[in-house]
Amino acid sequence: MNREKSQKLFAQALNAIPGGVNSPVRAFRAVGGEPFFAVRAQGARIWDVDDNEYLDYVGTWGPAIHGHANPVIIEAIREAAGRGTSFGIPNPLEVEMAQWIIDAVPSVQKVRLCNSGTEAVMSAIRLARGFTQRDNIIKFEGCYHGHVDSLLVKAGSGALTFGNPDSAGVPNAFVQHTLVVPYNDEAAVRRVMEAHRGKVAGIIIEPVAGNAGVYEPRPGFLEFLRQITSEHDTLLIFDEVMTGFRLARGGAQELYGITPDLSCFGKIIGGGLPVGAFGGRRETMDFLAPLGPVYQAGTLSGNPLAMAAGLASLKLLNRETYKQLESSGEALEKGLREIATLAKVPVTVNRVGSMICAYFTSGSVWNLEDAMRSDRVRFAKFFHGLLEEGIYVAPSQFEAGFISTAHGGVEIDLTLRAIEKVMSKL
Ligand code: KE4
Repeated sequence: MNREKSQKLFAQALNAIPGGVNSPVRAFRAVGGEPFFAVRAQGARIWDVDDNEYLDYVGTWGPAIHGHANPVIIEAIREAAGRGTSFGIPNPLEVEMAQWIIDAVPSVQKVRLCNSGTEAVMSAIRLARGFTQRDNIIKFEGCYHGHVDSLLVKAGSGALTFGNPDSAGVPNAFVQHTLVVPYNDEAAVRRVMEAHRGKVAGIIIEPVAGNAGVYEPRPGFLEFLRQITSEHDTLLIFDEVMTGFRLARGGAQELYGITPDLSCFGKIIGGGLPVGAFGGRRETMDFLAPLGPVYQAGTLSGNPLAMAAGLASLKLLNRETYKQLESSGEALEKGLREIATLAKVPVTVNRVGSMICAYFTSGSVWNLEDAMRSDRVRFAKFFHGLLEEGIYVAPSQFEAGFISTAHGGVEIDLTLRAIEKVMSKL
């Protein structure tokens, strides 16, 4: 494919923007090569500045559950924009959005809106600490919760020791209350909770891990977390920025039947515009300013434009949506497995609903250690092979693929034919 214009733009971007991108994963550094520059998108398709067309399985990292430029969402944005984009004073749409989330997610009795998933998680962590008057937070290896200082942390030397910064610019002091344990490891959680009894404010987890590919909780793991956090008066925090409204109308907590104490949302609830949210029981949420002592704020939080886009997106979700996403996901997963088997390429396909990942490894993947065994060189060849066939999947082995309601039978068949062609040459 000719990508001359993208190459010229990337050269300019490199002079003006660090790495030429406004978010690192977009730079294709995990797969090599240079990113294309998108100029328009419609449904399951995206076009670059050289007019190359791609079937898009990144879906702007999750928000595009209805595909791109859904006419209902676009019209809602157009209509709201004509009345002003932000007022900095309450507006009816933010009340409607809050109520919509509360109605969809039973564990949420009150919700605060903000402008990104990172902000939602950062605020939920602060709230958990303020509410419990405890400092320590437990997170899981391989889970990404946005670029929150205290969560940019890798496991300490031992599971019982506090984490070490996983980014420059994060002082040790900022992660000295963060403990990192392996996903799906009940014994490690039990050890850490015992060693820090009475000091753990919250355990935060992606109920389906979507930032190291896709892996899910082993049967009983979430129930275990619910029980041990209740026993210790520690808050169970579900980071549903990616899974919320995607895996079910009530998110992963509906799918797995678990009631967390706090939930974080983003992506889909913004309809493609910047939005985040976090919510929980009244007595916890009322610890937030202006009612309570935990400060949290945002100039554009709840702005009518993002609310209009998010509400339009949420209102398009119904039982049919999830049946369709499941059936498309199933078809893609089945086809992918069959093709890899015939091509004798070791691939483990993990899928939960419309979140999917093809790990280039033969073993099962239940945590980061398993995921890291994947053959990244082979994945990179797979990625670029598909890109040349007009299929854009996440530019990293350690990301989730997203299916939208715009990925119908035609799109899935086209994708599987491209995968067959590429897989045979790996
Ligand atoms: P944002 O601040 O990027 O809106 O949300 C952070 C975040 C929080 N929690 C979860 C579970 C998330 O997946 C994310 C962001 N997801 C990544 C995708 N791997 C966004 C893509 C990017 O960083 O460019």
